[in-house]
Amino acid sequence: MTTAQKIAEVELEMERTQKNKATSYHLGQLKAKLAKLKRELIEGGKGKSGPVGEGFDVSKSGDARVGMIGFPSVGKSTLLTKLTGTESKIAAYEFTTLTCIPGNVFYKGSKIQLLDLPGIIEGAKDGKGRGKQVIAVARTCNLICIVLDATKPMKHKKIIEGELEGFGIRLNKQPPKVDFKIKPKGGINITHMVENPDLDDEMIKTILKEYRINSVDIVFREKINEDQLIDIIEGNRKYIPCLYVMNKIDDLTMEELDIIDQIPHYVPISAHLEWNLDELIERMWEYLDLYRVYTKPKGKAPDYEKPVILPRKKSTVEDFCMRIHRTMINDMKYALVWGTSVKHNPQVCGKDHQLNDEDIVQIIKKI
Ligand SMILES: Nc1nc2c(ncn2[C@@H]2O[C@H](COP(=O)(O)OP(=O)(O)OP(=O)(O)O)[C@@H](O)[C@H]2O)c(=O)[nH]1
Ligand SMILES: [Mg+2]
Repeated sequence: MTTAQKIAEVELEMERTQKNKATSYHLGQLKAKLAKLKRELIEGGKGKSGPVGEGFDVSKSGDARVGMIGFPSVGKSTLLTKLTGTESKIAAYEFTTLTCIPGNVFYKGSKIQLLDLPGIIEGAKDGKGRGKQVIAVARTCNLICIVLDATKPMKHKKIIEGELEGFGIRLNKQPPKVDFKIKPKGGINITHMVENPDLDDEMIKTILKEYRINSVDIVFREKINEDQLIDIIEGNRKYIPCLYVMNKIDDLTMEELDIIDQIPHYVPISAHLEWNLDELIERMWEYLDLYRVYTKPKGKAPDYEKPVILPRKKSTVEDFCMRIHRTMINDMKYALVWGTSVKHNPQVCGKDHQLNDEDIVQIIKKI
């Protein structure tokens, strides 16, 4: 039996199983089984830690990468052309774009790589067509823009979300606050720091058994469900922010606009008529969560033209130094910092000091 057939079999069994207290553990076990099979399929039967599918051969450049994902003819290439000036063929027929085309957006001193990707199709996560490659690229992005044709049924949104989910991408979610440490021996130790009504110990043990994990320390610091536990065990999930870009609003009535207005994380645009593209770029910037840190050479004014761009989660003085030059941190005696991250202006800071957006930094070298 092929992996795809095994998946179909498990999915069928899950559909047939009625949900109730008695069957819930069996369903939990099936979910774990399914997650394992899907990993096998995506990795092409290679071992546990192999690469998650091959993407297109486009090298990363700039401060962040944004990928546009969507069905054919929703207007991804039109949007890339308008936002970056890079020509990507636009046509009324489907599957115009057959490869990954990069362009650059320059904003607030940063350079953001925007990727136009082929229109993905259903079944991508099951290894069909170019969709698998498209989603493999999506995993490398700092932000995903799901581009939708606002005149088409909203079920397209669900289908794309399902494909991305199936490939281990979690949209607009944070990794669960759970410590998970597999050990060579010592049995299963479960600690609940909070109440966990959706995940009792029996369910946890059932899932661990499916993964043949006999010795592990788990500390739950927040309430999670069995799907999230499987995510933790699988370990290769990507947590990526996502914007829903509703294109072609020039073809909508006011009433229709009111309806799509209720979708969370959404930006309405018309790529063709260049409506609301400024807001789209502003929202991309917001969702990318980037800081601008200005360098200040000794005795000179800060360089506001070329900030060092750092992701908020990696924005210490050390991260700042690494962005400028690999060896800089070794030569640093201390840093002088001006801005909202310090109490005094300037303040003497070490390498672990956490910087804020628009801080100014001067590196003082050892002599
Ligand atoms: N009405 C309207 N039409 C648009 C808009 N943006 C794009 N289009 C049209 O939609 C069609 C498809 O546009 P593309 O940019 O080629 O779409 P795509 O998503 O790149 O399509 P594939 O490469 O096939 O996946 C073209 O005929 C565009 O002129 C828009 O804002 N409003
Ligand atoms: Mg295209």
